Amino acid sequence: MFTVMSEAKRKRVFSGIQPTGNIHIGNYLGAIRHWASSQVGFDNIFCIVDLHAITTSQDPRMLRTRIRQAATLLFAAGIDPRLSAVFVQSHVSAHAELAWILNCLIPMGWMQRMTQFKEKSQKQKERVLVGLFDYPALMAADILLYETDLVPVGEDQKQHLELTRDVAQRFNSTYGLTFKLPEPVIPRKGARIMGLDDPTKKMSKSGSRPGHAVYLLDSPEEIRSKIMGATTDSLREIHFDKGRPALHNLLVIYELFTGLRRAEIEARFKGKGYIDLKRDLAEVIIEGLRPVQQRYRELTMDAAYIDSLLVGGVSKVRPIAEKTLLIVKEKIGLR
Ligand code: ATP
Ligand code: LTN
Repeated sequence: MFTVMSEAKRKRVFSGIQPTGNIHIGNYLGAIRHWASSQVGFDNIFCIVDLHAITTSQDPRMLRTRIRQAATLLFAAGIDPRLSAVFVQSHVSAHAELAWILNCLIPMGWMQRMTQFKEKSQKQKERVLVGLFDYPALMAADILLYETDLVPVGEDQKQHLELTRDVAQRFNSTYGLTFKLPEPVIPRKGARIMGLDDPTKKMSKSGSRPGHAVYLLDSPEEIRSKIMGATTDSLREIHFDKGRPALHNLLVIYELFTGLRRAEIEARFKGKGYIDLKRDLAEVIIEGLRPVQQRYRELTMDAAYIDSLLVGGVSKVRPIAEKTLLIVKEKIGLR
C-alpha cells in the first residue's frame, strides 16, 4: 500500500546556488539534476544565494536579472514548487544574522584552510574581499537555520560542509545541543565536471574563456561549437581512463546525459575517433537540455508567476529560520 511519510519523519534537504553567472552543465550534472530527481519523500529547500554572490563584485542590474534567471532555471530543470521551497537568501535576514554569530565562534585558522578561498583569492590578491573569506560562515548559517539533514552538492563544497559540521559541534558543546549535524550528499559520478578548455580546472561560472563551459541556455550551435573545440589529447582509443582527463570528462558527460553503461559507450565508439565522439556528445547534450530550455522559455513569459513562487517559498522557510535564530540568541544570552 502507498503510504505517505509524515512531515515530522521526512528528512530535510537544503542546497544553494549562486546567481553569479550562467548556470552550466557542471551545476546541472553535479547538483540541480539530483535536487530535481529526489524531491519526493523529502522536505526540500533550495536557495538562490545572492549574499554569497556579492562576495565578488557584481553589477546591480545584472545581479537582479540573474537572481530571477536562476530561480526560473531551477523550476525549468524540474524543481516542483509543490515539493520544494525555492527562495532568495537575502529575503530572510536571519541568514546574515546567524552568519555573524557563527563568525564569533569560528577560529581564523579554520577559515584559512579553505581551498576555495585560497584558489579564488590567488587571482585577486589584495583586492580580495573580507566577504569572500567569510563565505563559509554564511553557508554554515544557511544550512544550520533549517535543521538540515542532507546537503546535495558538488565535490567542491565538501570542505565547506565539514566546516559547517565543525561550527555546529562547537556551538552545541559550548551552549548545549542546538544544531543538527548535516550530511553532505555528493553524487558518485559528475560531482566534478571539468572545464572543456582545461580539464585540470573545474567547470565554473567564473571561467572566462568562451569555450570553458556549456551553459544550460546555450543554443544548439553554441553547444556544437564548444564541444567540437573541447581540449583532447593526441591518443586514439576511446575509453574511460582517469589518466586522460580531457577524454574522461567528455565521456562522463556523455554517460550522465545518456544513462548508458560505460561498456556500452566504449563499444559504441570502438574504432572511432574524437570527431565522432564530439559530434555525438553535442547532440546528446542538445537533446538532454531541450526540455529544460523549452520549459524555461514558457516560464519566462510569466515573470509574475516566478515571483509568486518565490514569495510562496520564502513564506514557508522564514518562520523556520526565525525560530532557530531566536533559540540561538537565547542560548548565547542575546535575549
Ligand atoms: P563559481 O564558479 O562562481 O564559484 P559555481 O559554478 O561553482 O560558481 P555554484 O553556484 O557555486 O556554482 O554551485 C552550485 C552547485 O553546483 C554546487 O552544489 C556546486 O558544488 C555544484 N557545482 C559547481 N561546479 C560544478 C562542477 N564543475 N561539477 C559538478 N558540480 C558543480
Ligand atoms: N557555496 C555553495 C552555494 C551555497 C550552498 C549553501 C550550498 C551557499 N549556501 C548551502 C549548499 C548549502 C556553492 O555551490 N558554491
